[in-house]
Amino acid sequence: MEEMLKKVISGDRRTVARAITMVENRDPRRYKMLAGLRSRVSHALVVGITGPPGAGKSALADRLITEYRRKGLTVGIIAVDPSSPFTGGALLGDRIRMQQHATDSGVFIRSMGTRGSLGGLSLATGEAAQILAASGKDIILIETVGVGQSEMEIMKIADTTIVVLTPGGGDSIQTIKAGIMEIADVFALNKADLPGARRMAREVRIMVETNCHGAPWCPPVVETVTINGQGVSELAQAVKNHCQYLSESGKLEEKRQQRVLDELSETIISLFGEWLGRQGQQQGLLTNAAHRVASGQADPYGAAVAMLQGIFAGGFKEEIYSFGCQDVL
Ligand SMILES: Nc1nc2c(ncn2[C@@H]2O[C@H](COP(=O)(O)OP(=O)(O)OP(=O)(O)O)[C@@H](O)[C@H]2O)c(=O)[nH]1
Ligand SMILES: [Mg+2]
Repeated sequence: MEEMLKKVISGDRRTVARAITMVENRDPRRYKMLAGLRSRVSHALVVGITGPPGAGKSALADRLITEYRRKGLTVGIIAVDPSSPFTGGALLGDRIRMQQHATDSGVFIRSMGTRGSLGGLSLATGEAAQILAASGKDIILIETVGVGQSEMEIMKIADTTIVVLTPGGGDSIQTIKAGIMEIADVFALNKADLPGARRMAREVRIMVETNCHGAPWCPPVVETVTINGQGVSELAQAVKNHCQYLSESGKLEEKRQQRVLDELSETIISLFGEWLGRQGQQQGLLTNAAHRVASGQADPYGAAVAMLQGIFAGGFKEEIYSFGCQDVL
């Protein structure tokens, strides 16, 4: 483990990849690893990129990588596919699009699926971001398709969230998903080369301004074209401005505190879930309770409470220790 930590911190690509696989598979050894990396993670900026399928998130991420590299910054990118069980390397489309960066040692590209993740995606993705930060990456980009709850999850992990919109083929602003205003720190109106983009940009700006009501941060709307890179440096500048706003207002600290809280409660739930799974396998605890419920001797709520009482009375700690977390807990 010592060796592994050293290699992650030195930015060794294969070890970083292995470390991310470890969090993706929810390997219990990750607790110790993440604890060892913890003091190394604070400097990186985590930027979420979300939006509807096909909006151009990957293409924009690719352009942003180029922009940041030009500034001498190193970049880690995690492409999250909330619907895919496939993992362990770049998705085909992303691989093609970002190929020009594949040989750049200042860039690390990785896809993640949802396999084995208990608390949705946010915990595993947040941990992967920590690993990339510990490996020395300055900017961590997290791309996720804006479906279901994934935007809410990305908002939890990211310091700055870019919401990518596109000219909506006539019905424009009506197609914007509810709740997007609360998520976006910066809007990228991508495919600004397409008809209707101007009008859409105007409408989004009006919507943003109506929602702002003198709020200390009003999300800028940046028009981008990934085909020629138009607007990409403005987008990077908007991210930088937001980061500055976060630091100066104390919001960055607040956000990171909240993240520690989320992380802590999610870790407790996740540890407990793993432990319960083992109990179920080893002692038939769950099966017994299920039998009692099925035969009418107990109701699910009563059985669950009895189980919890039994668990905490019987020493939860020893069981945790037995799968190798004694150095962390
Ligand atoms: N006209 C135009 N097409 C674009 C632009 N940016 C991206 N596209 C095209 O839009 C399509 C989708 O781009 P991606 O970058 O894969 O979009 P994505 O949001 O990552 O897609 P998913 O990850 O599948 O949700 C591709 O065919 C791109 O070539 C743009 O600025 N203008
Ligand atoms: Mg993509």
